[in-house]
Amino acid sequence: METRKISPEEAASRLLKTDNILILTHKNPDGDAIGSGIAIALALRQRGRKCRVAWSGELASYFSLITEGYENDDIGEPEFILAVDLANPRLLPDETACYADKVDMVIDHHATSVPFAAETLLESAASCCAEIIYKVIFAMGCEVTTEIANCIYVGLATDTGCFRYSNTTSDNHILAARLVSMGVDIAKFNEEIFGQKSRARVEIERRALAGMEFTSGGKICIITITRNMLEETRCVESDIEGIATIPKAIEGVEAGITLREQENGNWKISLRTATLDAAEICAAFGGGGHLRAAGCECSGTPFEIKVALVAAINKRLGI
Ligand SMILES: [Mn+2]
Repeated sequence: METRKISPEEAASRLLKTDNILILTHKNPDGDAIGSGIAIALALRQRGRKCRVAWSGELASYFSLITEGYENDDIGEPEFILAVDLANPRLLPDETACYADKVDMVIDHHATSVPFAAETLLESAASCCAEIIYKVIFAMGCEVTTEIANCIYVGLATDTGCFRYSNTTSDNHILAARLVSMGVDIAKFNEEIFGQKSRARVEIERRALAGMEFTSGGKICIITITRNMLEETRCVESDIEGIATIPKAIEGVEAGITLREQENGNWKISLRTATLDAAEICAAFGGGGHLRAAGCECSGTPFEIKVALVAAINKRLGI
């Protein structure tokens, strides 16, 4: 579809011409999605606009850092629909999927973004949507309160893995410094976001580690998560976020594989690599992704799937 590319300044003046704004995020929303949504809502509210941020599903407990005390306005029928951190309308949760073809503006940072809104503010060099939202809030002339700074920080810190991922820029550190001066308690935020795990998470990790397998002289490490394990530990989606990083974090491991049993009996595969092209390996199994982090979905027994994946990886490792 045709979309008009806009700048943060154009987004700001457009947003200020609207009211009763519905703000959409992707399903299983992460810190960047919720942080971006609430930040822009709080800023628009300073200008007397009514906003509702729509999200669904159970959020990890650290989200209370920004959701506590936040209440949506009663906007009735939305007059304007803004999507944040949303690369594709197919990623909307069921509750808001009906708005997929009615989005007026999208603000996003995914390189894989498809055009679906009337206007698009896309900065694919940005490590998080929240840093683009910060520019829009600045352009709207709003005061960046501690509450807004907290939301921006959650987006920035989660999408950069607490400033550890390769997408982290010097601009990110400069923005973080500004946010600290605006009152963000980074020690508290970092501890709650990155230093704490839910009990359910620890229980699923205990089981996953107990079943951990190594092959290819320790270069491949595999963990398996069954439906049964999820039920036993009462894990919700947010409890298993990032679990695929565990096998790859072990010294000497070139490829970390995580198998997750799906409701339909298939297995979702997450591959993390040190030097190999993960996207290319997963593409051979009908999936795809990034250079060092990719995925695919396979049918068959876990044994058959592991044999096929290990053979494909061994070939590329020259084993
Ligand atoms: Mn994001």
